[in-house]
Amino acid sequence: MCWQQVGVFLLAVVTSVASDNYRELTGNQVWKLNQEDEATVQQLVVDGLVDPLDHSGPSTSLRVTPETAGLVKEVLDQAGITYQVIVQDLARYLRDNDVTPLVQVRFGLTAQTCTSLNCSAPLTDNYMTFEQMEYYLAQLNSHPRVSVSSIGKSIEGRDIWMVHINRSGCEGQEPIGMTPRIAYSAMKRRTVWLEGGIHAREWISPAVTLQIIHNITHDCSMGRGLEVYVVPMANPDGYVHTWTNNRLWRKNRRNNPDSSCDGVDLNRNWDFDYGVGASPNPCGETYRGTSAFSEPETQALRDAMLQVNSTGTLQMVMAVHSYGQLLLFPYGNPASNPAPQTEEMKQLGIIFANTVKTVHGKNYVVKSSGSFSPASGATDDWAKGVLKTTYSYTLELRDKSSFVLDPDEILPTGQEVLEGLNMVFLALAPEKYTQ
Ligand code: 0X9
Ligand code: ZN
Repeated sequence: MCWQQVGVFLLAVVTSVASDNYRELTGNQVWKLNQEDEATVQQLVVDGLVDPLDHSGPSTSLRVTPETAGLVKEVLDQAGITYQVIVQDLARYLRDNDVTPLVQVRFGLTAQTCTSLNCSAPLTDNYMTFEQMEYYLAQLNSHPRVSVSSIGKSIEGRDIWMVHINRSGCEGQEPIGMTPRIAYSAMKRRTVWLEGGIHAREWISPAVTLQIIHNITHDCSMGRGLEVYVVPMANPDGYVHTWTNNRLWRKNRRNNPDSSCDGVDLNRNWDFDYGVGASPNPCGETYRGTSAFSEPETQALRDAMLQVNSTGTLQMVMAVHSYGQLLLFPYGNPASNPAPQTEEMKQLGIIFANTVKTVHGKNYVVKSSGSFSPASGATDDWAKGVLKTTYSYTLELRDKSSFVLDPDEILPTGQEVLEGLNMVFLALAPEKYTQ
């Protein structure tokens, strides 16, 4: 769905049973600014007044709530920016244009139905509930190359699951005609870290991250001597909230004291350039929390990453998000740039993007996050600045216009990312192969 095309969008699709997860968006509007003004929009974001909806450059589409509409209007008037209201009620709009098939059963899905749908593999034709993801991960744990463990609990007490896919078990199954020069056991231990689902509404992120897990586990030609660690759902409470109350929820579910607004943006809560470009306002979509690592989710991720890094060099960290089709490298704070090994990150990023394009023709743009979203305290900033990981990225998946991505795009998005990662893994592999 494209905000720009709202005026011509035909009403309708399948809404026989109205879902409930749009109700907190009742009265929210989308305003389209008649001109770009990056500074004013950035200030509105930091003040916690709007949610910018364009992700490929300065945003001219803003989500505005009934509570903030008056103030936003004042700021825009003062800056001389005119606008049109292109969506009067976002809840109604999303309901009318619901792209999720099986809407009738969405809230009936349980671990039990997952069994009958044979959920021993991640779904590729629909988004999975958190319960289904847990069911799949529990099954996966019996695979000889995999260990699934909880690295901590979310603020509402859900597990944050980490999947470790071990390189051992693949010896002798290298690509045809290729053998590693030395045995895996003698190779220097090199690790890769993938994070999914830190932003609740970016459903394609865990969907693709689970596909990556499944593929690496079942295909020895992927991974090639690397130890791969993946957290497919870093923000389970927020994700559940997007299924029950608010499809566009981004943050965790922290009950902020002395505020009527909930949630901390976990991608502004890491301790590198903490606070830069992030909102100090609990009502803001990018609220940074009371201090760096104030949240149990970021604490769990940090501790697990430190642990993994201490057992073998963490070669690459990739945080998977949506949307915009971008591969971003640190730092998010323009004042800290350039980050060490910027050129290397750019080069490997281009290899990734070129490979992705060969699969379904999609363009992913490789650029510095400071030039895209000047904000720090994100996973990629900490991985680069504190962990000193050579390759640190934020991957923004399909598409270029909305978090509400048609489930038909789950499979092709996964396919293109897998190909891209395959090339990246080959470049990072500890030992090359002999023919
Ligand atoms: O703003 C974010 O957290 C990411 N974009 S999103 O639309 N998924 O919210 C981009 C993060 C890029 N990295 C840094 N700014 N450090
Ligand atoms: Zn995100």
